[in-house]
Amino acid sequence: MSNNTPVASYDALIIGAGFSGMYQLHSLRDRLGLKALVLEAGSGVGGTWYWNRYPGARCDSESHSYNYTFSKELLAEWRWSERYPEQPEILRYLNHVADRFDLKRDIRFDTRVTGARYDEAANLWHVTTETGERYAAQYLITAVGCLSTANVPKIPGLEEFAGDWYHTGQWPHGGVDFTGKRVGQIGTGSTGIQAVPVIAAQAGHLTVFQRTANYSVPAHNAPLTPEFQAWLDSNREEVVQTMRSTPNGHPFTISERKVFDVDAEERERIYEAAWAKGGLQFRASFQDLLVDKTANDTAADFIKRKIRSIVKDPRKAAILSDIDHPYAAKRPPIDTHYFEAYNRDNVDIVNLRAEPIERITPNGIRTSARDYPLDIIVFATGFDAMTGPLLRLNIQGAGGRKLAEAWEAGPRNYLGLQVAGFPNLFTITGPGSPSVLCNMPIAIEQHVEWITDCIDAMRKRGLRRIETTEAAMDGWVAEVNRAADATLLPQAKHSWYLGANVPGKPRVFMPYAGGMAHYRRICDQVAAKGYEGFVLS
Ligand code: N01
Repeated sequence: MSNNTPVASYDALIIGAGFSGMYQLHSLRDRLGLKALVLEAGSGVGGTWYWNRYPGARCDSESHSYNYTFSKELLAEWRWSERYPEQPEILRYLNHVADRFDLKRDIRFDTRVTGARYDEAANLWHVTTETGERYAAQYLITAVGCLSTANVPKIPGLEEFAGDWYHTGQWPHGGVDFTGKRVGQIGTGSTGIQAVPVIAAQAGHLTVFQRTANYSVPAHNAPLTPEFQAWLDSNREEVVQTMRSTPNGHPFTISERKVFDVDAEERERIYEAAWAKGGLQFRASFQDLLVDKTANDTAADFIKRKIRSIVKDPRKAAILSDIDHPYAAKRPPIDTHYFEAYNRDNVDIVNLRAEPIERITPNGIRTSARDYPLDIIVFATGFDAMTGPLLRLNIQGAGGRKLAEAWEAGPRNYLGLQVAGFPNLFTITGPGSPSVLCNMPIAIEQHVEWITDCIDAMRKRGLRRIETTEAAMDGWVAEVNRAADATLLPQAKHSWYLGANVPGKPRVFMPYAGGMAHYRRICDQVAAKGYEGFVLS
C-alpha cells in the first residue's frame, strides 16, 4: 500500500455483505442517515450463501423463519418454494433485498480487508484492502459471519495430490462434475451430511472419511403448499413473535415436559412423531434434553437405533452409530437421505478412529490401514469458527494492540459486541453472542438494531467514542461460561463451539448458550442503563 493512496472517509465502515452487513448498511444509511460503506471480499452479496455452493447446500432453519423480519412489506412479498431453502434460492432472496433497498451502490465488491487500525488521536479506524485501497471511519462494524474462514486440515502430501480438491466453503461457482469419479469426502458435520447423498448420486464411487460419528434427523424437505402459505400470511406476526421469544430464535417452542415425566412407551411415541415431522425441532421434544445427560441418553439411543435400522450393512451401521457425545452437544445436522446413502453400492465409510489418515499421496488418501485411490477430495472439514474471520482482518486497537494478542488465550469481549481497547469497533455475531446457537437472521437483527440504536443515542448526545471495560468483559466471560456449563454442550470435546476442530486453537466455549431471548433482555437492560459496561465520551 502506498501512503499516497487517497483515503475515502465515512461515518461507518462495515465489513461483509451477508445477512448482517446488508441490514447494518440499511439501518445506518437509511435510518440514521450516516455515510456508510460495506467492503465485501466476494463479487456479490450473500456472505455464507455466496461462498457455500457445495452439492446439497441448504439451510437447516425452515425457510419461513430464515429471512429478515424488520420489514412487513418484505416479509409479505417474498415467497419461499420449499420447507428448507436451497443455497441458490437464499442467494436470490438476498439479492432481492439488496435491490429492493438499493444497497449495492454502497457496497464495494471484490474488496478484501487486510488490516484495520484505530487512530487514537483522530478517533478514526483506518482500513486497508488487499488491493491497497484506504478507508477511514469513526465506526468499524464487522459483519464477517461466524463460519467464513475455511478449515483445510494440514494433512501432509495435499500439495502432491494429482486429482482435484475442494473445501465446501470455497466451492467453485461453476460446480464440480463428479460423474464417474472416485470421490473421497473428509468430514461428517452438517455440511458433509448434506453433501453425501448428492455427491453419491453422481459419483462413480464415494468414500466418506469419518473422524467423529454424528447424529442426524431427517429434514423431510418438501415444496411449501398453498395452504401453508395462506396460514403463514395470516399468522405472520405470531411467527415473528415466537422467533423473538424462544431461546433458539426458531418458529417453534420447546416443550415444557421433561423426558422422565412420561413413561418409556409414551417417550418412544413422542420421538417417533418428532422423527416423522423432522428438522431441528426434534431437540425441542423435551425441555431437558440439553441439560440432563440421562434425559439426553434417551434421544441419543433413539437416533442410534434409527441409524442401525436404516443402514443395512452392519459394519457401516456400527461405524455410523458409534457416537461419543450427547445428542445436540455439537450442532445437530438434519439431512435428506444421508444414512440411506450408505445403502448404495457406490458409497463406503472409513472409520478414522480405527485407521487415521497418515497422508495424502498423489493417488489419494493413505490411512494407517491402506490406500484409497481418489480422483477428487472434498474437504467438508468446517471452519475456524467465530474468532477466525475476525482475526484474519488484522485488527489493531488503541496503542497498536493487536486483537490476536488480546485474544491469545481465547476470545474476551462484552456481550459478544465489543472488546476493551478497541473503541468504536462492533462485532456482529462475535464470539460470546448467541448467534450460531440461534436461527441466524433473528440473532443478526437484534445485534444490528442494538448497534444502530447505540450509535443513534451517541450522536443525539454528541458523543463520539464508545469502549467497553476489562471489568465488563470479565463479567461477560463469566456469564458465557456459566451459561455453557449449565448445558451439556461443553461435553462434546471435539466441537467447533470449543475451537477443538482447529489444532492449536485455545479451547474456550465461544457462543453464548443462555438463549437469544435472555440475551436480548440483557442487551436491552444495558442500553436502558445508559450503556452500562461501556465508557462513552
Ligand atoms: O463443519 P463441522 P461443517 N481429519 O466443523 C471433520 C453450519 N452449517 O462445515 O468432529 C478428519 O461441523 C470433523 O470431525 P470432528 C452449522 O452451524 C449450517 O459441517 O472434528 N476429519 C467433522 O466431522 C455447522 O455446525 C448449515 O472429529 C476432520 C467435519 O470435518 C457449521 O456450519 C449447513 C478433520 C467438520 O464438521 C459447520 O459445519 C452446513 C481432519 N483433520 C453447515 N478436520 C445449514 O444450516 C475436521 N474434520 C445450511
